[in-house]
Amino acid sequence: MSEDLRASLHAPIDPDLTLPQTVAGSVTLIIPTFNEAGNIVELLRRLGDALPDPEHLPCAVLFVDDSTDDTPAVIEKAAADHAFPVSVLHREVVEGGLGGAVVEGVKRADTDWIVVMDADLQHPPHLVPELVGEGMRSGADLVVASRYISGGSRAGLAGSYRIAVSRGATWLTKGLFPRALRGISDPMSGFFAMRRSVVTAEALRPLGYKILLELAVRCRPAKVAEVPFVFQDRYCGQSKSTAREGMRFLAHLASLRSATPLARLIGFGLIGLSGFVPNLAALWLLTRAGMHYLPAEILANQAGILWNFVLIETLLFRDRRRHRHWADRIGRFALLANADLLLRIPLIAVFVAQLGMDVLPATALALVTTFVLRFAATEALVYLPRPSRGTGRHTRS
Ligand SMILES: Nc1nc2c(ncn2[C@@H]2O[C@H](COP(=O)(O)OP(=O)(O)O)[C@@H](O)[C@H]2O)c(=O)[nH]1
Ligand SMILES: [Mg+2]
Repeated sequence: MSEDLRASLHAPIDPDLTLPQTVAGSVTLIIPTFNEAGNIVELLRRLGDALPDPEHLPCAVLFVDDSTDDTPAVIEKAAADHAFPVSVLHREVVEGGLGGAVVEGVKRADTDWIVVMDADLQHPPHLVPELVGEGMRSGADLVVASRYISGGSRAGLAGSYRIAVSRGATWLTKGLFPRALRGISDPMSGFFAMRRSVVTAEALRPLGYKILLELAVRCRPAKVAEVPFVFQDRYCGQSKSTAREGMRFLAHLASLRSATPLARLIGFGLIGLSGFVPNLAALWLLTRAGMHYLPAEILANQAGILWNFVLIETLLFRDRRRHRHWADRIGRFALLANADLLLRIPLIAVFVAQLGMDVLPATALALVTTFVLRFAATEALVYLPRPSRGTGRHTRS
């Protein structure tokens, strides 16, 4: 690790940091930490036993720390006992949680390889040289430590609930990204080696949660290899995984998957379809309560609109919300969605009376037409950035 890099570790984080040149044949081990004081000494001891002679493979350890305990002080004290360089980047402003921490580490790595691993010894340190060695031998750009190939296991994943969540997340992710994740049996793994050269600046923003998934999807490494590993018990302390992080993961999956206009169109359609459920449920409730079906239709439509708005905001246009206030967005959204209702009825009449279509195909055609129009109008009128004053140029989100 260069002197410049060392100095930069204590400097404020520059969000537009340019990517460093890589140093051939060397490794930066990026270890995110959040209150892991009890694991540091043992982790560094085991790494010391595992890492090869620096002349063969120079390795440096970079902790990216968001702790509120004395983890950074413990790291600095323990660092002195080791032959390999150990640094800690403590973030005063925590952005993007675990994924954000890894991204900060990757931005600062100037070595040929990066290895990402957890601090709690669930990822066996002795595998670090094996991951990099496998990459060098096979020419792979990415080597994943996998629990799901022969020789690997999830022994340390506490409880059937955690195992089910992990398995479900793996299936969902593989199903959503079959091509990008070909050859990766364990996309949820937080333990992997990657050539620094395949990580593009674009791949590192916006910050992700499951960083391996993000890197695989955005960087599309040409060749991928896997090494089996047995997921160990946590050595000390408690897991920081929470249901909130699980929700963040789902939202992140959606934003990765909806990066193209076609994917957004499909997402928009699926959410629109799901809106029939609250719409019909509200219609049923209101008419049962004695309301005439016409005003009930209009009110029930608002329930569907609210449902669609919340899902579209959180899953589809999550990154594009800040151009307008939420009240402005929901107002425009509701206007378009209700306009859709007004447009659909005369459109059906035209299809039937002028073109001689039957009511059913006419209705289907009107639904598709207003759906496409509504998608285009929603994107243009609610979520497209406003032109910046004076220059007439658009600012990107
Ligand atoms: N820097 C940083 N590290 C984190 C954060 N959350 C978790 N970690 C670290 O990420 C690794 C994995 O977290 P862990 O709680 O063990 O997750 P689990 O293995 O899924 O239960 C550990 O080294 C944690 O200290 C965070 O918000 N910031
Ligand atoms: Mg863990």
